Amino acid sequence: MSKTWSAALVGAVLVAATLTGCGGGDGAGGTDDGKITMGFSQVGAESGWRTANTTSVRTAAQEAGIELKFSDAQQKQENQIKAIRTFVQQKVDVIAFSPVVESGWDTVLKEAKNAKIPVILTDRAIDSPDTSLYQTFLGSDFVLEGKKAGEWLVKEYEGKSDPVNIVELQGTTGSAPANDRRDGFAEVIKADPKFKVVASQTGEFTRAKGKEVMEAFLKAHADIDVLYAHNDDMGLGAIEAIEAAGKKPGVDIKIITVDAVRDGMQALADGKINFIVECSPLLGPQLMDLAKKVVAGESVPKRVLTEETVFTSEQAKAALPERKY
Ligand code: GZL
Repeated sequence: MSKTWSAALVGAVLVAATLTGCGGGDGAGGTDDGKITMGFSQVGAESGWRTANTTSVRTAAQEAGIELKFSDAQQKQENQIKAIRTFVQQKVDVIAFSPVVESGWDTVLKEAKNAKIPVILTDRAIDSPDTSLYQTFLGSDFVLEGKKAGEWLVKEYEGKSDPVNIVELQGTTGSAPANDRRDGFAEVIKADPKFKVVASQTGEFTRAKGKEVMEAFLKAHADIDVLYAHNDDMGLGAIEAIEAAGKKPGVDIKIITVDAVRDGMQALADGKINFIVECSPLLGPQLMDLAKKVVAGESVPKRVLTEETVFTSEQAKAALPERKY
């Protein structure tokens, strides 16, 4: 885009923003000192990842001088919808939220749009075809995370022909990470018929449910070779079930998880988990930068990806001392 054209465009966007009060409602942002006010609806406190994500958001808001109105939805969509409605009534400058599930957001996001309050999706995405309902989506590529998990498994069993029986602990039913991590993994392993997912069920991203479902898997299947858990917490719960059944996690049953939170990385270093795909919860600073730009009426990319990697046991041992979460 030429320099002249882009400057004109930015100018136009800024003017439009001022005229239409894109800073939410009367543009007062819910506080009279001109500070940006953000309404943030968090999924809940279901996992170590979520706790780290909440800490990142709260700390970054403080450091950015952004007034944060924080709501914990306890993993219930109706609570997030209520929180977003409250933020609209409070005339916040910007709304950010991590949608607990992909569907069912159009009505409430249209209310925010009509109130001229910009919305930022953080961590998880929605499946609405109307992308005008939000300014940007900041978060991981969950399909790629599932593919990375599958690629490690393919390499681990290269040259072997015996059947590989896999059980899968899925994340919250209907959530973007659960759907996409399932699809990315399935996409990679379908290339080799020796890989068979013999059971797949939600463990709701929690340790307790992960343990409970793994207990059921172990009762129903005597020959499980691999567990693919969509997050560390369910994997850690499953380890308890595997050990209680007299089997060695990481040896009798190989385990792949996603997140790379401290407890997961410790289990990886101890050889109880074999491979972890990182999903960074440290979205706070990027979120606050995006919020400032959006409230100022600046254009932002529709999609902002987070940087993340993968860890083997040796890499976990090296990374643990510096781990922030
Ligand atoms: C992923 C995030 C998921 C984590 C889980 O970005 O939405 O939710 O992988 C968390 O640990 O509960």
